[in-house]
Amino acid sequence: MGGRIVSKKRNVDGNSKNDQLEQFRVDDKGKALTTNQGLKMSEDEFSLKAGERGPTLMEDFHFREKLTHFDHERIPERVVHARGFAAHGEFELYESMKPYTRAKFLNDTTKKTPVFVRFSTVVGSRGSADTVRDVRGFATKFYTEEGNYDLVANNIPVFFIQDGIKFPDIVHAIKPEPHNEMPQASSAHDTYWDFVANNQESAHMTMWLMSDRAIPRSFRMMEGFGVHTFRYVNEQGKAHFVKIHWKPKLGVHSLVWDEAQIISGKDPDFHRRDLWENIEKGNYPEFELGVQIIDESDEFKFDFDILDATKIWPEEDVPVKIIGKMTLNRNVDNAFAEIEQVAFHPGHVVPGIDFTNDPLLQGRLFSYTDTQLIRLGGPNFHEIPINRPVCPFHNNQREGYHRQTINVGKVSYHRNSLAGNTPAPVSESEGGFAHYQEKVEGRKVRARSESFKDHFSQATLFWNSMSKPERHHIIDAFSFELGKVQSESVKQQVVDMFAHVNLELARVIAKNIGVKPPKSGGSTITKSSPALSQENTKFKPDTRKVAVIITEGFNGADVVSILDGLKNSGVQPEIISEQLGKIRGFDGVEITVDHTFLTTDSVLFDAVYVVRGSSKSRKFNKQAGDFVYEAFSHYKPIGASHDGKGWLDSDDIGKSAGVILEDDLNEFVNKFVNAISTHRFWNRNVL
Ligand code: HDD
Repeated sequence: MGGRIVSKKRNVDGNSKNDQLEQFRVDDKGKALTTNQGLKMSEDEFSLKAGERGPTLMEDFHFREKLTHFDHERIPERVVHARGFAAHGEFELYESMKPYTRAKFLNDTTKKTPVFVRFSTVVGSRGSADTVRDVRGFATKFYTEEGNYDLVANNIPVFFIQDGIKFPDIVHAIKPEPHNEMPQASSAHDTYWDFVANNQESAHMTMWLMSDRAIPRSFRMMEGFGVHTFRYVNEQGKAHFVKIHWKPKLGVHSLVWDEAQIISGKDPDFHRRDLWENIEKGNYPEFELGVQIIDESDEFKFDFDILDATKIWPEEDVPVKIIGKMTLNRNVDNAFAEIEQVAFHPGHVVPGIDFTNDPLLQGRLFSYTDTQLIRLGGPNFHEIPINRPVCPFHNNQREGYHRQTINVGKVSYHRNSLAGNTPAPVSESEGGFAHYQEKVEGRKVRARSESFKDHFSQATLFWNSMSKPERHHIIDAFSFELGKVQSESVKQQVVDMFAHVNLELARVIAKNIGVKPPKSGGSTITKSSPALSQENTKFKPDTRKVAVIITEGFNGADVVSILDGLKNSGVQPEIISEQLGKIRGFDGVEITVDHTFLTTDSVLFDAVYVVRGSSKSRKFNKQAGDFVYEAFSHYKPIGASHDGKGWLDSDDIGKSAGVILEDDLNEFVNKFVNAISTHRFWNRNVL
């Protein structure tokens, strides 16, 4: 393979997946231009013509190859989760899970397992925006020594439906409406809400979708949930039910809806940029792996069916045991080759991990291979570099589109004598996968278990667990989405349905959207689960972005000391001024400007530090004032120097919670960093 080897950091480094990928990397820089057949070309800008002003000739093989390849560059986007971004990393185990599973990567605490993680939105097409209201996909491929294990998870722990056969229905309902292909990447339209009202199993998931979980601040600040109940099986063949969680070290944090919508225009790549930039800077995202474990004998001890994917196991009832950590530490080399071509499948398991009869999971086990066949163009997608396991693979599967392996020898069947009856299955003790021998019996029926029919209790549990601001956000989200629905009947049906979750919630929404307030409904569920509220997550200043608004003539010594103080606390300040280049303080200190008001926006930052300076420009003062007010109205921390206070005088901003004025320099950094760690100040007087 000619001309491979790119930047040093990507070379062979002992990470077995990275080492494997190295043989496929090609660096075209500094090389002669050739056709795909390796023929060097002397000209690449002019097609071959009959005369300088004449028609292009059929004979021009270079033109034909270049254009044909271009014409075929696109592959079908994923039918769901089309827009996504990914990174490489590694998983390390804190504690052996041997008592529960024989999976080797969960047994040996000395080994690191390479991983590739793709985050995504569900509904929007590949070119849609990152910060839409939607579920986020969180799919992890573990390249283990026993084969690839895929944990194809979401950032919401429950699902819209209970049976895989309804997946095309929910997806058709939530995707843009077919007659006019609107709206893009949004559930705020008639067909989604018509689906909800007429498929009430979606109540619990819809509560999550209307909550702040659906507008994450960053992929680095989301939980991941395997959703289904899986099985861990140990060496003795004993099984336990498990639910799997990813917990972000930075805590779970969100945007506010107005901000999310503006970001969709100002920077549609907001989440992928955040992931990319932080990995480039060495701020490696970390997620801890947690498991909830239920003994098989306890299967029926809950007031819900543990096979129902619309139910959580409240963490207060079944604690999450933290067993390891994943660190994402390397960006991709090529988005198409890696992110677009990666193929996940919940059925990619290793010995010690098995399925349950959750009918949603059973449906998924069919769908994922099927979709790769059309998306990646044939049955050999496992040979694409990003999809190859790092362990050897041997079987009698042959041929098909794009086959790359050259299987030698004449035997491709089992059983045989000509190749000593190999490749041969091996026993469980030699690492062979054997399905868990669950006893099943029953009649063939198209039916749903009675135990799956309570659709509202956990939706109420979720509502009960929310803080006051979180409840406000949920009410606003319902009112926004239903406010976009055209059908009065659908609006009324939805409000009547959510009266079974919480009567007050439904009444407020009814008022906001102009339909009849429901008279009956309500719930007897009083239980709450504090773990569900984002108010009980971790709050840290790490990697939060602060906009520093500043012009010529500032106090250089003070500003440098404050910026150093912020950086030492893990905060990332960026400088915004009238123009790019350098600006000078009155004491001669120079600072490089990162952005102007043209190239950035208030919504792209977590906090603002207003330094000001001596500029008298009305335009600058107006732009800076708007910038600060926007941050204020999105409840963000604001810090201000003596000069900067001028922008805070109006609207009593200066007296509000989370606005820190620079009285004492040392105190200021501490107080401002504390405010940044708080993230948002909900008790502000914002119109
Ligand atoms: Fe799915 C993609 C997660 C239910 C059928 N799904 C896909 C991806 C994620 C999930 C993260 C993107 C993978 C990537 O980045 O390439 N899906 C889930 C979760 C579910 C779920 C957590 C419920 C617990 N999915 C689900 C059902 C079906 C599918 C019930 C069908 C019966 N999902 C697909 C698919 C996709 C997919 C059509 C589209 C692209 C792909 O598989 O590779 O097969």
